[in-house]
Amino acid sequence: MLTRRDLMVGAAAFTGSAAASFLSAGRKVEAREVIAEPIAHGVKSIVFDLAERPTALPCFGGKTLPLWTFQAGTPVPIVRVKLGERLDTLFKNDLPRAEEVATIHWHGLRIQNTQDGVPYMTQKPIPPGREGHYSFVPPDTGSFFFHTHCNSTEHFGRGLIGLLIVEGDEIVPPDGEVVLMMKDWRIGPDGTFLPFSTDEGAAKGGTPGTVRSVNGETSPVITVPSSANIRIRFYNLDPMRISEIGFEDAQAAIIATDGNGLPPMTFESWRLGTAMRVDMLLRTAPPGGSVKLYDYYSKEPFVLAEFKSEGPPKRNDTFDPTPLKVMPFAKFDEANAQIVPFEFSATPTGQAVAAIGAGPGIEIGPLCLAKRTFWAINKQAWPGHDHRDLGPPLAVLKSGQSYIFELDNTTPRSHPIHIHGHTFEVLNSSKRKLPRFRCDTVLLIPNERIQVGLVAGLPGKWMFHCHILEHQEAGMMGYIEVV
Ligand SMILES: [Cu+2]
Repeated sequence: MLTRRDLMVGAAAFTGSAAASFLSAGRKVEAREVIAEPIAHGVKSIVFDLAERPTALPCFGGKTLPLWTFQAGTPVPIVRVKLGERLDTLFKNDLPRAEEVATIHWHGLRIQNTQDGVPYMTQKPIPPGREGHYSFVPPDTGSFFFHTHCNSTEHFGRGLIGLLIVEGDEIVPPDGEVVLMMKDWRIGPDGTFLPFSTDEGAAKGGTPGTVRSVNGETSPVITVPSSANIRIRFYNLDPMRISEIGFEDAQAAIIATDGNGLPPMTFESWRLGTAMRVDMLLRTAPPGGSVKLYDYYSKEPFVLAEFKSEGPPKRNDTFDPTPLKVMPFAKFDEANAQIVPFEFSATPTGQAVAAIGAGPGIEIGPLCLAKRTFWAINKQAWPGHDHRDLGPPLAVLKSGQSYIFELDNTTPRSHPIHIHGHTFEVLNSSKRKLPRFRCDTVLLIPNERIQVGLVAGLPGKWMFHCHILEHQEAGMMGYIEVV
């Protein structure tokens, strides 16, 4: 039996009170082909205290850096709830600047708009010294995360992120689980943080980090049972990096994208922009062997992590990955879907957020206003220079109706496009053969047009933006209204 202690290699820096390690053993056996039903009732309560906490991670080379974290002792917390369980979150904003307002956005969760955590749009932001509260029952299983939604480039850069795992999707439990969180850090030669954003980076692909990490280590070696089926939840939570991950000489399958189960796909490689996740099932090496996970999108293939097998073999059967349970969701009706075009472009044309005073408007505080815009959606740049009121939504959708979003990237950069409170079904690409899969963040490669299906969900104003955080803050952001 795999114990947590057996699996702690590479994860020690991230363990803490509210959250578990990056690794835990699988459990539960159920029948095949089951629609997931809530497996738990009750409430899980989490208390966060957002604050600066000097922290030394293994990848920092012995240096201590002023991270901003959700709680003491846990640089990146992992919150686990079971499907059907309510998550109550109380948080205090103790960030070290008077103007540093905060909210918590729950990335990928199809929850009520009031709980979506977008400052000024879905709630008043919480200033330092004050407390905020969220309460919701996650409707889907999967690998999600949470973060603040203002001054995000710096907040991600300082590590203010956490993972949320909703359990209950496994039909056959794996022999173990590993959570991998990939993120770079911008550290200068003197061992302090470099500026998190630059004009040059914001106008191109984003300002890159200088030190790579997975779970706070560079290329960690993780001990796993031999010849076993291990579930790997992989998160790209870098502010800008695009990666294409793959194993060398190993049997593996993709079992979920952005938390959404799908028929297992043979895993050759998978490209992830920031905020994207993929769940994989890996058959580990026989005793004494190891398997490396690479990022092939780097100049040279880069070892993200190595899985070193220990102990007697767990299995000698053929690798035959079992699908995850499918969450109930409204089926996308392609035949009756209305096409809604979106152009993702550079340089707004001056009509940016033109309708000041049109309708009630939404006030945006100064912290959420970038001083420059380089990017736009449908020629509108958020926040449009110094405009304090927003114009109309990019689109108004009727709850329950099906739409095809035609996402047209007219730039020479990649853009991971994220919608709040919904999932897309990827239909086709003008440049690549893509499988059908569901996601909350879809990567547009340069000059690519992708069609995604969407069933409009709960009413409210839902953000729709690039998740390269400097692109988001430099204009590539807007919102969809569901009525
Ligand atoms: Cu972008």
